[in-house]
Amino acid sequence: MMPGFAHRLTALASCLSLSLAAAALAGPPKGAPVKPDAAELATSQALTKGLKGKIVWSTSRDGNHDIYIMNIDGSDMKPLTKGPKTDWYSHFSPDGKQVLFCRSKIDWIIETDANYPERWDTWVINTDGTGEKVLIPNSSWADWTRDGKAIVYAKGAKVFKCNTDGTGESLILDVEGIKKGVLVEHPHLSDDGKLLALTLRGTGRETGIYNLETKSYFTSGGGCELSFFPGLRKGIRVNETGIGGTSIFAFDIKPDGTHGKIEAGKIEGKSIVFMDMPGRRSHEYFPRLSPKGDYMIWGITQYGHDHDLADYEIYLWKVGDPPEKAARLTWHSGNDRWPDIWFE
Ligand SMILES: [Ca+2]
Ligand SMILES: [Ca+2]
Repeated sequence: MMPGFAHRLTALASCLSLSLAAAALAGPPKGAPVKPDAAELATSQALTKGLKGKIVWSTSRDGNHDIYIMNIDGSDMKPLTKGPKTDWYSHFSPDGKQVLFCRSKIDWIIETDANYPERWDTWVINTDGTGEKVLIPNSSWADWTRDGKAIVYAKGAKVFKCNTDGTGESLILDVEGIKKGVLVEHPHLSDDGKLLALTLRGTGRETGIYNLETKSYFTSGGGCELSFFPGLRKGIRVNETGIGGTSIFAFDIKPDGTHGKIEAGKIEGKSIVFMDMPGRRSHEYFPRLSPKGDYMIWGITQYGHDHDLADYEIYLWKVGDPPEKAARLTWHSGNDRWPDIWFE
């Protein structure tokens, strides 16, 4: 019995890895709508009732990744972008009138290729669907600065800044100065423009903070998707520990960009776990704070990990509430990733 059972398990495992590899080649899952669970829906309605604003995110529900937009309460959901290219990493301008996003040059490009700038362009579109255009060719990981006066983005190992019309490109940092062969993901500038949060990949996998004044680098340890809270010397990032394999950390950052040593989810004995959803759906990624820092929007999946293939759903949480009060905002078995929120 055992050899047969083991054989079937091995066959199943190789089938699974083959089908995952095939999915990565063929494109993201189209999925299907999911009937909302009554209790989850009631929690969502309780949190989002009366909140005025919009949510954008990237979803594969039309068979490729488009940017979708909806009201915070889930009403008026519609595609903001359309077409076979891979659209993702969408961010509202602070006035809520425009959305920056990353678009592939050929139809399907996996997210782990985000650091090859020649495969992507940064686009902008008005939230009413007009004015779609390429803003920064050959770039990825673009986001507005908090004041909305500039855009920060990456090209491989280099982080640049430009004006909101795409002109005036200037180099902020080449992370190869930190370590040869590293690439940069998800660069994020502090509100005062003095610190740059980095997720490094390539020859070095870690997060860290670069002080642009003293030109010194401080490693934050492992994890990814490090960014700053609005207005505060505080960082937020995903860590590869927790229920479901990940959790979200938040911790104070000193003015020089350093922080206390992170050990087992704690700094100086105090927990820095910001969100680790109880229950089976707890593999968290893409944390994004609202402009005032009073809400967090992010994605969680129950199965799998791939940022652009797994069935992530978008959640919203009022900072400080018990995690059980977090609201599920999407109900679709396709991939839903990298959300942003804007309040009126
Ligand atoms: Ca978790
Ligand atoms: Ca989903």
